[in-house]
Amino acid sequence: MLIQVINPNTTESMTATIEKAARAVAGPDTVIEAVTSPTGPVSIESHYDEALSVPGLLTAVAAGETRAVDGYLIACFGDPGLDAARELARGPVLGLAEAAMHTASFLGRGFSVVTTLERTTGRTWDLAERYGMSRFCRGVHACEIPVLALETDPAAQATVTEVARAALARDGSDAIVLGCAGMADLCAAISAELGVPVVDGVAAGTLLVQSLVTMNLATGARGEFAAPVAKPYTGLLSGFGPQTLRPG
Ligand code: 2AL
Repeated sequence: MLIQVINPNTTESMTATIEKAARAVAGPDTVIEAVTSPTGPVSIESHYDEALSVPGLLTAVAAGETRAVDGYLIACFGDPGLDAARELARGPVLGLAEAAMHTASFLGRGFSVVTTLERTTGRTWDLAERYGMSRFCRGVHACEIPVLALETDPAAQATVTEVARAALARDGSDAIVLGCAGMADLCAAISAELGVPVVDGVAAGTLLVQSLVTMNLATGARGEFAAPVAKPYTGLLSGFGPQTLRPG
């Protein structure tokens, strides 16, 4: 089975973190290919970043469709381009927040999300609502660590841990959801320190995609998620018509 884990930001070092977390949980017959978006922002932490990450993400999915990719994980907690990717891909596509929140819903009555910047918390609440997870999501808490600083700030792990500890107390939650793909490598240490389940969406999403593919399940493509209709695209996006989109 071939699973593509796409980092929709263009930072290769973050893709390496994501790849390690996905490979650590994938089954022996699963090949994980971690892919960095070929175009777009170096990190995704605003609605603007998110919107402009989608062409690169879709380019990566289009590339995967020319090869026998069985399923995809979009490894960013804003789940950019998820619906569009589902229209392009034959196999299942999951988003990081979607996978992490659903997984956390199995672990207790409520979870708290610990994420990067305050400005991303609205998107997380929107996604919780969209996924029917509002009743489990008790709080969304920012560390005020920008996405790329997770890789360089020596205090990042301690800060995320302390924000998570405070979130558990304030929200009365049973579990923590890590709100950024770049936090994947912190998961085990934070769980050990706090003694609660901590869900990393890279691991959760990789295994959920693997499960769907194992069950031979993919997006239903009879209606809304049918392949997009061929038509001209103009201007900057002239190469992005569904009939012309080529791997970048
Ligand atoms: C993210 C993420 O997972 N990747 C990225 O670039 N931004 N999420 C976030 N909440 O900042």
